[in-house]
Amino acid sequence: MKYMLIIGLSKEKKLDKGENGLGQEGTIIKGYSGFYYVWDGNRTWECKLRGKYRIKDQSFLPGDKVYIKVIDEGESRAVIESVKPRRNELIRPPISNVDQAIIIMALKDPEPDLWLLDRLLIITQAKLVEPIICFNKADLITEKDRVNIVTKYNKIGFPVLLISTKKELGIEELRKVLAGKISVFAGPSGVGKSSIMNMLEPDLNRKTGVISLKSARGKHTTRHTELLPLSEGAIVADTPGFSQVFLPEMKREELSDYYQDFFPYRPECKFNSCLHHHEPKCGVKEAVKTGLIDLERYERYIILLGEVIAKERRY
Ligand SMILES: Nc1nc2c(ncn2[C@@H]2O[C@H](COP(=O)(O)OP(=O)(O)O)[C@@H](O)[C@H]2O)c(=O)[nH]1
Ligand SMILES: [Mg+2]
Ligand SMILES: [Zn+2]
Repeated sequence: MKYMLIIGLSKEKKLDKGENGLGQEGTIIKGYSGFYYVWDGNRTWECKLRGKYRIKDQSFLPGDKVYIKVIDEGESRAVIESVKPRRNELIRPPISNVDQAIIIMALKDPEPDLWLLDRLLIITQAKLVEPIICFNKADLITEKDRVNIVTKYNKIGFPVLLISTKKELGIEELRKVLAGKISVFAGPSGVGKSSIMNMLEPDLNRKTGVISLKSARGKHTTRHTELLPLSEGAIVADTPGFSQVFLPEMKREELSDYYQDFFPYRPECKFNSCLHHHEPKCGVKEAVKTGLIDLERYERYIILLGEVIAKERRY
């Protein structure tokens, strides 16, 4: 089997060159001591805010889509003229407009944490961030096991990628997934997040065109989240996200809205508010019985449902 991905690719976003009079479009990749660094798809501009935004300084985040007006082309200086509404906002790392989370699990060393994976699938979707499942260390398991896990997770309805940084496999597919989008990497330590980042762009510093704080100031003082522009319009966060694995607050009936693999069978449930647990005439349970829904994933759902209910009671 090839290291294949199954995914619908979105078109690369076109940059607005300002015909609408709003200025040139870009993305804030970093804020630092009064300046914002805006990536326009080709280069980075050092920007100040226009007067009217100065008071709201704090509210700008890496990821914000802005319109800039060039002040000095040679010096790469510009001002931020306006900002577009955010589609979402993460707290840690503080980034806005995140399109997708690349959830990385190793297939071995460490074994994939399917509990964490299910939680991350819920947490990311709740934030309107599209989850992409990415299994790394494909070199460590057999062909048969690779086919099994990819088939299993494809059935769940999320895009799945197989990668080996060691064998340099699957990286081109990952690049295509990242193109034109803002992505955050997620996953436990040791799964290969740093290795994947390094493989994607060995010469990141040169590409961002932003002077490293380290070299400018001798050592890091405060940690600022930074977005890194890669090729093909891809932008990735320099720090992994979604390290908090608490489920978001929700009503118990909402949990299965995050389970795409349950969707086809829910119309068969007798009750609209079916939790797919103790209810009679449940399409989801029937599908588990006949093997159409993965039994282990369903069992984890039941435990997570208990967690949601326990949390619900506290309010
Ligand atoms: N066999 C194998 N080892 C890998 C692969 N990718 C990363 N590793 C190893 O896994 C360990 C953890 O990698 P690292 O990138 O630091 O993981 P992070 O904690 O998620 O950033 C390192 O020893 C890597 O050399 C891979 O594709 N195959
Ligand atoms: Mg790391
Ligand atoms: Zn049901």
